[in-house]
Amino acid sequence: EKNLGLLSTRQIELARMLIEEAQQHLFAHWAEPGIDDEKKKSFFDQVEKLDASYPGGLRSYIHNARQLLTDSKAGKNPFDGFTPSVPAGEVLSFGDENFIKFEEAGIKEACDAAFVLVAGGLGERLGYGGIKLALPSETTTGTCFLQVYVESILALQEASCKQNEGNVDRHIPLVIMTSDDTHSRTQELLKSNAYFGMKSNQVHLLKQEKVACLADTDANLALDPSEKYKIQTKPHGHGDVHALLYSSGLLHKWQISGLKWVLFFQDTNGLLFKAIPASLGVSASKDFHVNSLAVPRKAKEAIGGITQLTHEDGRRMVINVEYNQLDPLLRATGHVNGDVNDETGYSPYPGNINQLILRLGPYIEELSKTQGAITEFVNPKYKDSSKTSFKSSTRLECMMQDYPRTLLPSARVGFTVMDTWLAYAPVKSNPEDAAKVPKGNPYHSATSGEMAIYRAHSQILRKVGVKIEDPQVGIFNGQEVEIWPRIVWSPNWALTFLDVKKKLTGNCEISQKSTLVVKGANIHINDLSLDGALIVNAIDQAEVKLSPHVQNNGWIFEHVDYKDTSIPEEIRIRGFAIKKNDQTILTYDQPGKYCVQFHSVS
Ligand code: GDU
Repeated sequence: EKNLGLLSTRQIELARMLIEEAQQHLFAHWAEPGIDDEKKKSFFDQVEKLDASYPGGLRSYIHNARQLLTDSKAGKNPFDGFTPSVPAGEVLSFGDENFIKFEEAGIKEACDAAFVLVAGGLGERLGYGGIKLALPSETTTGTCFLQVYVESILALQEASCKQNEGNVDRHIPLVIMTSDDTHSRTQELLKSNAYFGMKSNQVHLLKQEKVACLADTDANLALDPSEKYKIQTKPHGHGDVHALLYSSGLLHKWQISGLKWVLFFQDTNGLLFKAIPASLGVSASKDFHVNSLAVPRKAKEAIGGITQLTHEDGRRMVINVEYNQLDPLLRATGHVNGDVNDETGYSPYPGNINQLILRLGPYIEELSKTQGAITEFVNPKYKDSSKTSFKSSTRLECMMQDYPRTLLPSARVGFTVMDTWLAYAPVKSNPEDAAKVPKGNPYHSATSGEMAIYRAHSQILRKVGVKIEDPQVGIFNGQEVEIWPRIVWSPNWALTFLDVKKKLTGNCEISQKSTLVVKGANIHINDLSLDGALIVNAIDQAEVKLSPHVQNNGWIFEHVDYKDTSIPEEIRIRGFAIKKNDQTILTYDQPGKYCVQFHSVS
């Protein structure tokens, strides 16, 4: 009471609320007025911030925490009363008639979309010092994840506007959710690279705040161990993106300007945009309000499983069940072996890759009811079986893919399964953990993420008829991977199967040791024969027709050890560095028409 004079009216209200909610321990140690006054004020600045950044305020947070901690102590399962079963979704196969039809429909829709990238995570499992968006997706070109994403969105914008004449001025918005851990470095990455070609007002950064930690099962808020005038905080999870979008006012702006779709995606999947046109096409053709992208999933793989849950009372939903919950849920509902692979070699529950496509209208309607609050969970690590105290403080968490949980049964919720090689290669695990992954299961490492990009491009070219030599097997940082030719192209060269088919024609062959980089919107290659390294760069105003026969010593992989700190971290976490022995480089930086047929043998 004696310290109230230091506070604003709003802060006094919050102090009273904390006392009503039995949080007086937060002030028990406070000194007499005149001592530590600045710290006391900053304590309440923090309380105000915590209150403002949680839907319903800090009081709601405490109530929700109390309920979830009581349920957790009682061992209550969030899926009580629900029976899991395998849901039916749209299964696509790259390059077939259906796939091509959906890609075309998706390109048409893309200019009515906004993209939302959740990138507030620090990537503790990867253990990389920088932000993950700045990590090279592959080291042949060194293009970082954020650049791949931005260039893909710009290429979609260009292709879609062309298909929808009259819409040429549409700039597809990109929202990036950051956190205190990633915000300034994300801003810096964008600014120092001129937004990778986007207009600066096309990109919006929304920073998520952390939430208060909980010290015990009574939901007493935890003080920071190193600062007694501060509440300890931890990340609340990627589910925050919905509340942030809602409060930013962007959704209404988008609706007014005629947008129809919001696409959510994550920080390190170099393949994702290969799957976007077709999956957006599925959303549009099936009129889905929610469409989750999925891939075949190995049992117990660390990605959530898309599951149909049917309640005893008749409710039914198709939802992601997180990987640590799927196995126990199956065991508790009569599947004695839990989550196991079936005769296809995969779990029958498709893997959620957390790429969500939401129809904007119904999304806004739902958020107007919930303010973007997402079903939360708590995951306390108890000291012992009495479940009275925790090993360390905990907090409530939420996941963006839990958005459909509160939807009415009438909502059109579906999912689309794509080939893994085409759609999903995240970079999440450090070399040590990746090396321990059982053989046959994905590593999700920087090594496998890069190799997957080469494999995807090689497979796509095989599908359009290019002869690609079989891959070799290599072991880097203890992980066995397939090494395909290092083929990389810019998104504006080709976005869809038909783009590739149109731009690479005739009899083409590429040897395993080759590197092929194609950057530019108007490069046509016919009768390519490549055994070495060929790099083609052209500005959009250069129309280039090539028939190259190239043979040289090319670029090779040299082993490096992830423990060798003399090598930059973004390289050594892959276990290899590229040595450039020899290459043919073709650059067209002046507008014009070029028709070039050449043999280059060295
Ligand atoms: N993220 C935030 N804020 C947070 C936590 C994470 O923005 O507070 C972002 C990360 O930057 C990243 C994304 O959310 O872009 C996902 O984070 P993780 O990669 O740590 O996610 P997980 O591997 O734990 O799991 C998520 C889903 C799974 C599965 C998997 C697929 O929860 O169901 O889909 O991604 O990659």
